[in-house]
Amino acid sequence: MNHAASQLDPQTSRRVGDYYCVSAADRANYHAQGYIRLLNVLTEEEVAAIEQVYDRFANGEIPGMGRDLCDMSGTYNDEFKNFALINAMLPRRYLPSLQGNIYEHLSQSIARQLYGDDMGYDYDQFLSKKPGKARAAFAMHQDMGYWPVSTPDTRTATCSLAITESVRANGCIAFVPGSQKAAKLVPHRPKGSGDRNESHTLEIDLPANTPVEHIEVPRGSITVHDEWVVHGSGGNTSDKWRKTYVIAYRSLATIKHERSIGFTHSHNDTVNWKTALELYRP
Ligand SMILES: O=C(O)CCC(=O)C(=O)O
Repeated sequence: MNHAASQLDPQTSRRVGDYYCVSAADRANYHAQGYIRLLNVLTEEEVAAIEQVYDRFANGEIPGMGRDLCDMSGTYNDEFKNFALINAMLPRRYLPSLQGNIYEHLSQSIARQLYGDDMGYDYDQFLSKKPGKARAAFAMHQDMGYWPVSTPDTRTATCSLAITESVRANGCIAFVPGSQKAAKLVPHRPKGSGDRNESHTLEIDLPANTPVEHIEVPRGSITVHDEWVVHGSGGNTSDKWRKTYVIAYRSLATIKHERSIGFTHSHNDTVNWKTALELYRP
């Protein structure tokens, strides 16, 4: 940690070099709501440089990804040209030159201020919604619904960098504020046929009248959310892409445990651990 920067404790969140100081108010908001929005974290030049690499994944140019390149709104059988919500899992594994980029530094500093210095990189992900694809929605879920339930320390800060602006029309992220407070899984089920070999996507039933906040951000801004907050995103009815770069941080002990049971967040992993689905299977 940049010691000088950590002493600043700003009134307003702001960037100092490759460190992003999260204000006390934003930290309190994060823990109250389960998410926060941090504006203009990366410069236009920094985002443009990342986008050049990002687009190689969004264009399907990176070979050998197997199920780590899939459509989160479709099935594993879909052809790449028909994808609506292109999900590239673990891009820094497939293109190591991504490692150490400015977003990795800034997002790690944010995660550590929210949860402590034992937070480390767990996984990354590129999510791209094609223009004019109403079906490019990410079904409502809790992230814990996707992960092994045998991790005693679940602390997670998932940072999402807006590579394009993210607004309602292109399917920005949406949260149920405060839904993380119970720290409890709600029932999840596989989307579609119910066979997770066909689709990785899970969904939940959201009771009618549940308050949902759509979080719009300009390019270069970040949202951060925790592992229990209920969230998802709508389809893209605009004429522009929505591109998002996700990096999630968990405690080093939790990451070690995940890896020891063979869980790497790759869709190519053989799933042999207990998940939310087993908890709720009749
Ligand atoms: O940004 C989105 O569309 C949803 C992403 C999401 O659910 C996540 O990163 O956990």
